Amino acid sequence: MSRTFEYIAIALGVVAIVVTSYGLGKLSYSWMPLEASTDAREIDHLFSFLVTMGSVIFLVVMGMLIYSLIFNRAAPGDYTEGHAFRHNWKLEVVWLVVPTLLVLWIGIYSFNIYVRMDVAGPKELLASASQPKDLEVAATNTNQALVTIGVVAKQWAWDFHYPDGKIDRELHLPVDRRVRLMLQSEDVLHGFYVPEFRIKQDIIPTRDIAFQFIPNRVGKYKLHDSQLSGTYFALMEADVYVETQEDYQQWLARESDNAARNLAALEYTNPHERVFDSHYPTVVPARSEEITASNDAIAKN
Ligand SMILES: [Cu+2]
Repeated sequence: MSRTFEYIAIALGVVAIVVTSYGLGKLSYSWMPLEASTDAREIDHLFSFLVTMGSVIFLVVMGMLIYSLIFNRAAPGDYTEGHAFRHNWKLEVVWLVVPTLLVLWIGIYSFNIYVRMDVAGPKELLASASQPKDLEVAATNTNQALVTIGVVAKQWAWDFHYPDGKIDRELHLPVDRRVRLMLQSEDVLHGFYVPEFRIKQDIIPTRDIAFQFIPNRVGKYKLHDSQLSGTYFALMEADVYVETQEDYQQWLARESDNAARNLAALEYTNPHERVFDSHYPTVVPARSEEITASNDAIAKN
């Protein structure tokens, strides 16, 4: 094939790669769930940036492969070895410097977002470490701007401790207010994860972990446990309501109808029918305190 055709093909390939990667980066915003916190945009920008970069790398590698197949084919019947070459320092510099710069760029970009998200940052964490660890005390210590809510995770339920002493199984948040969550675990590792907030934070036993964010879209969301915290961790969910200031205050004032029923307890009492039995020995699900308490409550009703 002629040289001119080869160069035109390369030029067209480069243009196609750039345009496709850019398009995929733009498209990637639609792969994410709704954005319901002020941090969500930042995370989606980062995700879009990574998709664009990943697409460029994937398409360049595939493009080179296809290019070689088309333009550097051996003649039919030619089984001789190819030209051996070693030590191409220009090439080596390129494949060391380009990935290094790329990784640094991604690292600095992500770190900046991380710093901006955790506005309180490590300083706040240090300050809270010297404060009383009691949730009630921490909750009443709030200043006006912040809504501080204690989150207690346990096998397999979430308890939310509100500033006025209210304890509930639902997480209610006022819209457009800075919220500070104090995460605690009663037993094992759990994970606080609300996809729409783009927030995922491990909860580590014996440690108080605080972080802040601003929910900015009224609606109902789901809190998931992002860490394997035992048999029923997949059922460790809670409803999250972002509501107007008035609705939030009204809800706070209402008596908590702390429904003790939870999904883990329901699954324990009415296990799903097995599709097939593998006959492998299995661990019998633990009857956690939470399940015992919930079952008692169900029995009482
Ligand atoms: Cu959990």
